[in-house]
Amino acid sequence: NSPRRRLTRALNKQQLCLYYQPIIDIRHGRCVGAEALLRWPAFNGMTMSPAEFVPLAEKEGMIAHLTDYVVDRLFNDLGHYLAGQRELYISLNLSATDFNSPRLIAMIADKLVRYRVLPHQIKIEVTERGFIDVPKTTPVIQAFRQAGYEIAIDDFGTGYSNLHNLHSLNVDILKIDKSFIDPLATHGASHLVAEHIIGMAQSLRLKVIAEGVETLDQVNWLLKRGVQFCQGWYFAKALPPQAFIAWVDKPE
Ligand code: G
Ligand code: G
Ligand code: MN
Ligand code: NA
Repeated sequence: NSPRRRLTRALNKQQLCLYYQPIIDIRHGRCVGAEALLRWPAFNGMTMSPAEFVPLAEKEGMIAHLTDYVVDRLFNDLGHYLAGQRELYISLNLSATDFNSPRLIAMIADKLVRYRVLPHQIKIEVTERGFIDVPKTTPVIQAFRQAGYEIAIDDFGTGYSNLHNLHSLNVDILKIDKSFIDPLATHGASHLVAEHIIGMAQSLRLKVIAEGVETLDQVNWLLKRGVQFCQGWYFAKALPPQAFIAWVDKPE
């Protein structure tokens, strides 16, 4: 009963779920999309975090299987809803090995046709945690962009990437890691890193999403520096599909 076999069984029994965390346009005060986050409701009410089982899947060579599952699940959950909500997008987390082949691009394109969802309604997050093999990854990233899916660098500021990588990867969106958002609107110089990242993103003409936003003071700080998009518990936690739909559709 190894972890590998437990994960395989959970995938086959379709026990893993996706939760959706709203992404807000703070200038206009509306929800523009959501990040899909895997959840494994495991044993006795406990939920196993993807921070644990995604690395396991990576180590065991199961990422392709897991990612296919996520794409299937996303369209089962929200495909029809997205077809009626052209201004709403879903952002998917991919692992480094997902960028080794263009296979996924065709799989997503197939779903889009089947559900009448538009390419701009899908975005792809590449984590900066761990190493991005830029020469190997760039062609597939560009193929995703050609297909109309914008690319976001996730957890920006925590990994090994540098300005040169950011430029060569030619991405569309930069997600500022929560650790740089936490100290905002407090005293001291700890806001300087966030200020720097925002300035850099603006000069590269990237969209910016602040992650882990928990207070109104942070929202106001970000608004003042020209950041348009936020994600965090101040607005909403990640929600199961029906709760996410209800949250988006709720009257003001
Ligand atoms: O919010 P949460 O604790 O669920 O996220 C933990 C980590 O798991 C995040 O770094 C997130 O990017 C990653 N993650 C969540 N869902 C997926 C997924 O579907 N695929 C991959 N590869 N990583 C995911
Ligand atoms: O690596 P990635 O950035 O994809 O992971 C996002 C993680 O951050 C998820 O685990 C998600 O549940 C968590 N998260 C999202 N918003 C907040 C927040 O406002 N506060 C805290 N503490 N965690 C958050
Ligand atoms: Mn992410
Ligand atoms: Na993220």
